[in-house]
Amino acid sequence: MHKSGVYRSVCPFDCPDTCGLLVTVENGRAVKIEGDPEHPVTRGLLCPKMQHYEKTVHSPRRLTTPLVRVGSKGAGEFAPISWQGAIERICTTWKALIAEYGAECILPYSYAGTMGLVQRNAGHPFFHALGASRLERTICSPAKGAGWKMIMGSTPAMDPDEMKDSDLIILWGINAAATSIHTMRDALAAKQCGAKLWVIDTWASRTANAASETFLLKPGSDGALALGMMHVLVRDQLCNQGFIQENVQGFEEFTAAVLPDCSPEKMAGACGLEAATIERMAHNYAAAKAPFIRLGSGLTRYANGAMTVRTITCLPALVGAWQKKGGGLLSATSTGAAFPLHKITREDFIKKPVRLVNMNQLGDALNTLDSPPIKSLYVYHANPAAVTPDQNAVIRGLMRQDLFTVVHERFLTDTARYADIVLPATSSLEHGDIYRSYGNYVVQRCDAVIAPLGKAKPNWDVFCLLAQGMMDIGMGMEVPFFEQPASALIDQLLAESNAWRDETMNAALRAGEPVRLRVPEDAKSGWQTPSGRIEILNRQLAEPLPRLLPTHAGQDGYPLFLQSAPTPYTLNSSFYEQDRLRARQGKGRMQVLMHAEDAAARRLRDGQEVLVYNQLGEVQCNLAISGRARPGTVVCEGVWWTEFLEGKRGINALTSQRLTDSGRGSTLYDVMVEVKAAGQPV
Ligand SMILES: Nc1nc2c(c(=O)[nH]1)N[C@H]1C(S)=C(S)[C@@H](COP(=O)(O)OP(=O)(O)OC[C@H]3O[C@@H](n4cnc5c(=O)[nH]c(N)nc54)[C@H](O)[C@@H]3O)O[C@H]1N2
Ligand SMILES: Nc1nc2c(c(=O)[nH]1)N[C@H]1C(S)=C(S)[C@@H](COP(=O)(O)OP(=O)(O)OC[C@H]3O[C@@H](n4cnc5c(=O)[nH]c(N)nc54)[C@H](O)[C@@H]3O)O[C@H]1N2
Ligand SMILES: [Mo]
Repeated sequence: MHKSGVYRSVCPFDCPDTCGLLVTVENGRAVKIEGDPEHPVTRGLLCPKMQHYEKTVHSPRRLTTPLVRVGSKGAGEFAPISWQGAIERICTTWKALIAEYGAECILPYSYAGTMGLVQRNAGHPFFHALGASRLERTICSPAKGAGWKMIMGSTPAMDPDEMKDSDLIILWGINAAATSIHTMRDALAAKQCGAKLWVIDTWASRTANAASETFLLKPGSDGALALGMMHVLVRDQLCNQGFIQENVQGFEEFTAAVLPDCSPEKMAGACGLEAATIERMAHNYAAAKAPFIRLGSGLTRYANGAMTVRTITCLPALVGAWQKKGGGLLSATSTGAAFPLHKITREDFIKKPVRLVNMNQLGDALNTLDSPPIKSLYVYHANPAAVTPDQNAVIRGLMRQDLFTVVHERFLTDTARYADIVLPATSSLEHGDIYRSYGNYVVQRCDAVIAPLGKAKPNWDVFCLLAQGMMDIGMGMEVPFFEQPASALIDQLLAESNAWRDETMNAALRAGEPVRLRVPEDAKSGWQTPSGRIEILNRQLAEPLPRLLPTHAGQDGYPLFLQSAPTPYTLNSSFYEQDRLRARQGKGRMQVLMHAEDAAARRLRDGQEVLVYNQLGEVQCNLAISGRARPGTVVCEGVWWTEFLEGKRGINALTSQRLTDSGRGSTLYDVMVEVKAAGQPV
């Protein structure tokens, strides 16, 4: 182990591709990272972030020892402390807080720094046993799953590989050139073989560069486009009646009650396309032999996110796209049933029901929750001070003198700066895990390929130390469980085969090979809904039929939509430690892209310093006048660390804690702002 050589590993980041890696190790250091040519999805291709992952792993910014705060909150001044000292400090503080307020005064906050099944979920058994408040982990795109489920129930997703059999690929609200480069590669390959490639977005992202045609909508208005298209499909008798009669519930109700009011003229006003364009899209969609919609998360982060997904999911049912190979809609693969995750999360450790705190509303939770108030926050593999909506509220909470904050991190992030105790975390090359994907069916297990840097420890090991620490001061914990190494937990996930994995596949997984799960046959037979049909009409819902819903931000009184989308060079707030990756984003500075018309109306110049602001806060950044932005919509890429920003506030100073219509998700893109020259009074 850890000898020089080339080892297999897996990309741990929150990306649908979940690549296989080949890591060259020399003298205990990772010196080169390549895409695994034998991984069925990666096939040798890596994104710009992972091509030099070794620069993240061995970054001079890595935290290598536990730290205790010596300066004021947020000042980032710390002194080293031993692991034993840090664990004792945490456990004795928690013991005292629990005695005074009860264990619910402790809130864990974690999300997706690592997607490995063991390290990602490592805190659940500990906090369940402790009786801490629970975090509702819905920052990403739960509205997407909710919208799909309303129509399709638990029908498994189609295989992304089918894209090659499609003659019309629609990348809808997905910036695949940045967020899923293997989807992009496969879409381009299909285009080269003659498929048309549409991109439906709110601005001309890099994905649009590759499109046969791009359709730019008003943010949050995709439901209107889908309804307008369906109006035309019905009006012009382009629906597949045979398929509908066999497979769909509620077509008549939908066409009678909803679609008459959704003429292309009316929907054009709502979504910002011409009526003639909506008509043409409907005709081309119906004429395609196997239209494939790849639905992203962008359009789900709105007050109407779930309803939008629900509405779009009706399209393939109306034309019978499902019955053709390559036709249908993919929102996310769900392989949750492939592994017995309950063996890690240990819900059975919960002794009595505890309160649930929505992670998008951390700001309010820290500042206003009562009985008990949150007195301690334990953050691991997440950076809430940067990524969570309403940054000003979050930071106000983190500034509270009476909040005891522990952050387990690889870097001194925005969040770690507010910690009382900082614990150093390993990178994925320093610990083992097993990874599954939400964009394909390939899974892979890997071991550590280098030793932990300095005194860094994996998530699981820290929770074992905390469990022992609590035990030592008489706070009972399920100790035998926390005495296992992480590898034993991985073994438990693979102990038995099931409908997704047979023994041959398990053996390959144990050997570290990438393995394609098989979707169980019984799940593939028929529609997995209560009626056994595709439920355009779903009587179990308060709103039995899809319809047009408004967004939140329209009501806020600011004139410009703000899109804050991923960049190819960073991932949420990760990778900002790499100078070379920051340098590749907008001249190394955070930028706001604005259409020339909007800039002229505000007398703003290209390259000028501006303030983007709304009712929640303001962000200073650099203006780029760009034809990529649609009039009325401005775009900021990336979730920058505040240390690189003039005003010390990032994009989430402008986003709100409001939730989606279903799934209690974030509404990160449902935002309106104004922009003015920096230094000018509001
Ligand atoms: N390089 C890189 N890769 C990433 C990430 C990253 O930050 N950087 N993040 C990872 C994570 S956590 C996730 S969840 C995925 C997300 O990946 P995607 O599913 O691609 O989601 P987003 O990039 O959030 O949004 C996709 C596109 O939707 C657009 N959009 C926003 N609102 C609307 C709308 O109302 N209608 C339409 N049609 N389009 C809209 C945005 O402008 C954006 O171009 O990517 C993952 N991969
Ligand atoms: N405005 C705006 N806000 C967004 C988004 C957006 O597009 N726009 N994207 C949203 C989305 S889709 C998501 S999913 C969330 C993601 O939010 P987060 O899950 O918080 O993701 P990151 O910002 O990547 O922060 C992860 C942190 O985990 C640390 N880390 C990595 N591996 C480990 C480990 O093994 N152990 C420990 N202890 N730490 C580790 C990394 O150093 C990093 O600082 O952000 C959301 N916020
Ligand atoms: Mo996400």
